[in-house]
Amino acid sequence: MSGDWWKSETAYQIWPKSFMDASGDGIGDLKGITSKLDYLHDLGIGILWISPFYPSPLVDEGYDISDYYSIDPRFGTMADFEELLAEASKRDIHVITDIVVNHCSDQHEWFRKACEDPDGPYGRFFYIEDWDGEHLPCNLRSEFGGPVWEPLPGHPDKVYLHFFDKTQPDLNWENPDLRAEIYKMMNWWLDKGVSGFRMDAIINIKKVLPFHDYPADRDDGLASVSAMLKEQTGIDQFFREMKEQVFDQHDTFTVGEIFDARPEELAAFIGTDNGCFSSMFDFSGEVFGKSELGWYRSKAYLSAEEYKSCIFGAQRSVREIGRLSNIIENHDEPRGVSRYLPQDAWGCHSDDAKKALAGTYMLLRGVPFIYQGQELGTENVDIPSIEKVSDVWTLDQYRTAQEAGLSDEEALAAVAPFSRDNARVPMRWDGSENGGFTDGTPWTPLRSAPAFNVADEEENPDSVLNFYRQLIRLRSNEEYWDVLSNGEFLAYEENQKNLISYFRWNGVCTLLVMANFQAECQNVELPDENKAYEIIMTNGKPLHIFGNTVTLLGWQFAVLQER
Ligand code: TEU
Repeated sequence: MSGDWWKSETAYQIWPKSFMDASGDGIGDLKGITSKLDYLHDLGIGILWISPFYPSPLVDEGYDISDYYSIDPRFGTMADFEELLAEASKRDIHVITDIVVNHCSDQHEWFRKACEDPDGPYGRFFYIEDWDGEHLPCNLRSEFGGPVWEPLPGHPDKVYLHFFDKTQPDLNWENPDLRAEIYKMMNWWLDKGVSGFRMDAIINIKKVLPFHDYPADRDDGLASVSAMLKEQTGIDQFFREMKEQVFDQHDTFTVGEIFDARPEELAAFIGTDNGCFSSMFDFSGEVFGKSELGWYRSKAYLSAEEYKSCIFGAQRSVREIGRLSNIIENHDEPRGVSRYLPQDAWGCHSDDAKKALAGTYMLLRGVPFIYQGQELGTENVDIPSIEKVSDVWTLDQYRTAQEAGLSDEEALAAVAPFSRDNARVPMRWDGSENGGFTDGTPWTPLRSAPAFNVADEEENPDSVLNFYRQLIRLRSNEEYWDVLSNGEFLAYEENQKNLISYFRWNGVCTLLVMANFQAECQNVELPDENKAYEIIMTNGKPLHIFGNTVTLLGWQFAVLQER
């Protein structure tokens, strides 16, 4: 059972620690989110994804869950969450929560019991292997550095598996008892009134067994988890079961955090008829230019041509199959305007350029997600020293860069464009020192430029924020919602440099989207000289059309309707 309600919605991601603090303790909370639902409603948001707020030691900022059924006191109470759900529902906002079930926290009672009795029922909830003190069961590298194996507390002759931090033991999905527990928990949240889930690291739940070594990809003798994922088969069986046990019982919207998917797997993942999830994120831009050696050898930003090849390729890869959730940033990624606008181009930080990027990705086929602060045009922050960084991933990548011979300064400069801190600083609601985020002392300095704040941008009709509002209104406009949510995607003039242009078409309406990803003007020939092209929207300046030629000004964005 999965209705169509979500197809024309725009989603918004909240990373609760930094969104809005109602209690005054400097940490964002659920009441803070509730207080901003009118803002989200005015923006036009229909789906709200809230990153984890469950009890957690916060080693990985909540993606290390110690109890799947409650709320971390730092974020509030279950009553606060129920109020949030009720208030969101009054505003037609569907709340989806983050399901983190590749692993839990080492503070979860399942893991504690597993440590007490590795051969007992909870031992079988994890991957626990015998260890001779020398040879690990395989040479995979955890995402946050070092081997994926760690000695089991209290059992020097055993190790347990963790794909992420060592405080995040992986759950053993081969065990039907574990799977039943997870489905029970997911159904519990759906019964409470959430409308679906964002499925964290879900591609990782299937391991290739028995564990074995892979060719090392760095001097540490270890191999990326991706090496295992390339060999992985059989995850579709878990997904089918999850669909039957959970999603078929409710009308949900779900989005998978899925990297490394193979084309032949897409139908099982997001197929319109029988796929497990409603959609999965398009990470093509996120992974582009990433080096196995680490962030220090990866591309910090994309050229317009590279960005175009990513999003067009992704659109085509799911064309006959299903839908993507389109993003330019999230809580793990740098700010989209700092990654997908060619940073060596003049004017790449202008509002025009930011709006061109927004329009380009928001009108693709699929469900657009906006990450908190993105709608203000917020850029990456300045990271003055590594001491100011708390993110486990950034710290590991910094060490990796140093080990490769970079000086401290070079290592910091190399990891800063990728650091998760860029997106995790508190939201600016106004121009005051603490941005209206808290009455207390913010848990981390705001660091983003004060100019990107809600109050000022609400006042300014030409702000990036108001342009996002226009885009969302266009997506829900009576005349265009069908073509924009269900219509085909077709690339236009794909080989024209620094032009990103495409059709959306549903047999009744044809829209032509075009964006000039450079500071200089460029001409674009319209597709059919016998047709009239009506300008539906631009990112500000009037559009010049002479005969069959459109002259796009630098960073100009436009949507035309073929008549
Ligand atoms: O991220 C998962 C993640 O980072 C991996 O999927 C990785 O990028 C991929 O395997 C590359 O091949 C999620 C959360 O978004 C993140 O915040 C958490 O730290 C992580 O899971 C662990 O829960």
